[in-house]
Amino acid sequence: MNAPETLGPALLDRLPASVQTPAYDRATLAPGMAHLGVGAFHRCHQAEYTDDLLSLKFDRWGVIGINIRPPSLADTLGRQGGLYTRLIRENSHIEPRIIGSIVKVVDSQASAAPALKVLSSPDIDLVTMTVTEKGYCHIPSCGELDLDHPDIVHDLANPETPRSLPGILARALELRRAAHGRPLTLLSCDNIPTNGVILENVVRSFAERRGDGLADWISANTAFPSAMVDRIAPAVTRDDLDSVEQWFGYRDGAVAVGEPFRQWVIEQKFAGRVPRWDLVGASFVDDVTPFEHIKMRVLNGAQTTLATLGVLAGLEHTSDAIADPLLSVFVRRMLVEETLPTLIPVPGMEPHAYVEQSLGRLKNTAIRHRNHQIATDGSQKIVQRLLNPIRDRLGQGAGIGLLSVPVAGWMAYLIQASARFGRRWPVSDPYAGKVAAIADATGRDAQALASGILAIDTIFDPGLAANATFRAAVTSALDELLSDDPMAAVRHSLEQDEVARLKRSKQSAL
Ligand code: CS2
Repeated sequence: MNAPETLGPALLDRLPASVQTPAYDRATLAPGMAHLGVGAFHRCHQAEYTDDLLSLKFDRWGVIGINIRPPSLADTLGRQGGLYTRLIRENSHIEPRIIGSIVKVVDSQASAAPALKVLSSPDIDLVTMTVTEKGYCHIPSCGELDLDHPDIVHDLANPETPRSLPGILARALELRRAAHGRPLTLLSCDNIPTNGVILENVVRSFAERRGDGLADWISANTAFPSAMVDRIAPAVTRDDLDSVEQWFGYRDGAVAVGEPFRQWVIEQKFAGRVPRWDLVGASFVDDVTPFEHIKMRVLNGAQTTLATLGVLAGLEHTSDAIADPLLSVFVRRMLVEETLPTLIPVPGMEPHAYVEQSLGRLKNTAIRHRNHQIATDGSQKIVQRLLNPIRDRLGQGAGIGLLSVPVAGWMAYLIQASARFGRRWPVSDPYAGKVAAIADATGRDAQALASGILAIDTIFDPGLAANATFRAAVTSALDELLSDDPMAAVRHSLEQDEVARLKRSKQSAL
């Protein structure tokens, strides 16, 4: 038997009819934008929207995909001429489509030079990025550039050979100013609140330190719109690659798998030409804040809750965690009772329906989203997903007994990865070392552990960390989460919530 062929432009005409192919002439597609961070999410989201747009209204909007961190792209997407299979999966439903919008890939992990060459080119009008929360080198609790970050220290000393996202973008803008002065839109597609504001902060703060009027030039010639992005697209596994071969008969080293749902809300604030993604399902709005809040607090809040509590309960994927009767009751009650009252009204979206839709999405068993993947970099996620709604609740004088449990869940997840707790699982989080050091120094005492971790002021702002209600709720949940029966924390928080509810209804009946 012949080895199956690998996907590439030459194979496009010979694919099974069930595999949808680009409806435009890729050979004539010229690049007009670059994307930093060509992972599963980009391939399932922005690149697909662009592919839709190219089919509807062909224009100079090919994407140059750049990675400034591993993995390398040359051997997968590069070898395939930028083509890949995007599988939409929902339980037994499978929808294969070849996405053609990425015209070229550039590996810039070893040096920023290849990335800078693309980003400073006059042909590039827009740069989108998905570099994960920690890629911005900001302080999660306040959004400012972290001047102690080793990559920022390096880049300020070596601005022509940067490593960090802020350093690379500032250098690219400096090169653009010197070479042609064309404006640029920098569109963050990462899951951080006010992502455009944070991106602008870190790039401007970096440029201010560079001097020479660069920060002013940036203010006049660039735009940093905020955006809310949504589609669940877990890390791709060998199984996913093998499935494409088995089902459709060709090899593809760059498969991306996502759920049917997708959403993209972009702040209408651009410098120069931008793709009309609004013609293919994205929304251009004046203010993304309400959309960002509902998405991060409801969908992402549920994911982080199910992920950390799921690991503690011994469950592998989101779909396993939400199939657990206790966790499923808990997460719905937390969202409906505590999270929803913190939301700003969202144009065109009904919050209760959104909760149900989100929980429905998490039940999709074909999406193999590992709890450990979602728990990765939790320190960069809990502020927007859990701590901001908690702060709003405290401001309203309302209860936080349920939202505090996943905060303690995040702590317990990192604590149990420490040597003192037997390194129960490997973790990846910029704060893992700090939390492990606290655990190693403290031992099993939940109060001391919680105090130590709440004192990390780059995650917990001091006002919140000092709040007695919050401290008590987190400490008691943490104590139980670290016991032999971690789910007792979940059961007890529900019971206490029930008691409080009865009390309230009695009071209102009087
Ligand atoms: C997930 C997100 O890993 C994670 O942090 O919560 O990647 C999530 O799947 C997306 O934000 C969905 O749009």
